[in-house]
Amino acid sequence: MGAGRVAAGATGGVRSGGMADRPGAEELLALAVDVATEAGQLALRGRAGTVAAESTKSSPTDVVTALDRASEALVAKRLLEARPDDGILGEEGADATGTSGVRWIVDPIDGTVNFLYNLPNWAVSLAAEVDGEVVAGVVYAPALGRTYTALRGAGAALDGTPLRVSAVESLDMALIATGFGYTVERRTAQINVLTRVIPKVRDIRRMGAASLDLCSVAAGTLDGYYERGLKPWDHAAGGLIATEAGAVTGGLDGAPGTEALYIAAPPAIFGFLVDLLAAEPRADRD
Ligand code: LIP
Repeated sequence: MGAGRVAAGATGGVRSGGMADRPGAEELLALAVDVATEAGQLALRGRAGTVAAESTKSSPTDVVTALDRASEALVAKRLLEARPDDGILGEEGADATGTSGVRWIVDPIDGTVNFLYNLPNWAVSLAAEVDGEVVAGVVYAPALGRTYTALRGAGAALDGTPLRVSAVESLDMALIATGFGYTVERRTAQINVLTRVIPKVRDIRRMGAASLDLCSVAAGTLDGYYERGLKPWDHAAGGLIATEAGAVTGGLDGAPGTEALYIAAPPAIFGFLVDLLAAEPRADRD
C-alpha cells in the first residue's frame, strides 16, 4: 500500500450486470492509491531538479512538462500491468476503451503551472469508473503530504480521517474558489463572472488545481468551488471526494458538472451559488 490510506469504513461491493468477477471498489481504490503514490513520488523527485515546459496546448501559458508525461506513462503502465483489460483516459493522451467495464481517468499532474513554479498545490488525480460511474478516487498531493480518497457510498477521507464539508449557512459568508482558462477570450469572460461573484461572497481563492479545490470543499477548508472549462480528469476523483464528504456537485439548470460549468458546495449554499452563476448574461458563457 502506498503512502496514502483508503477511506475509513470502506465497502467495496461493485457488482454490475452479473459480472461476478467485477472487482470491488475497495480493490480499485487500493490499486489507485498505490499507483498515484508511485507517480506522485516520481514527479516530486523530478521537481527537486530542473523543470521546464516541454510543450504547450491551448495557449503559450498552457504548459506540459516532461514529468506530466512521465507520470501519466507510469500510471498507465502500472494500471495495465495490474488490469490489462481496463480502459484509461488521461490528460496527456492516454486513451483506451478497454473491455472490462472499468475505465481509469487520470490527471498525472493537476496544477501543472503550480508544479512548474515549484508551488506545492499540485496533485496526481486518479479515478476508477465502472460502467460509466466513478466508484473510487484518489487525489495525492506529494508536496503537501496529503492523500484524499473516496469510495462511492462509503465516504471520503484525508489520510484515512473522514472528511465533511463546511457548515456554512449563507453565500455571503462563503469562501469560494475558482479557476481560469488559458486563453484571453475565456479569461475575459471569467472575469466578467467574477465581478458578479466577489461582492456576494466572503472571499475568493484561486489555488490552481481543480482536484485539490474539490478536496478542500470536501475538507471544509473551502465553502464552495466553481470553474468553467474542466475536463473529466480535473474533476473525476475530486468530485467523488467532495460528494462523499457531503457536497452537492453539478452545473447549471440541474445539469451534471461538465466542461460548461462545474460547481461543488454544501447543500445549504449550492442552490444560491448556482443562481448567482446563472445570473451571468448568456454571452459570458461562451
Ligand atoms: C488546471 C486545473 C485548474 C485550472 C487550470 C488548469 P492542469 O489543470 O486543475 O483548476 O484553473 O487552468 O486547467 O492543466 O494543471 O492539469
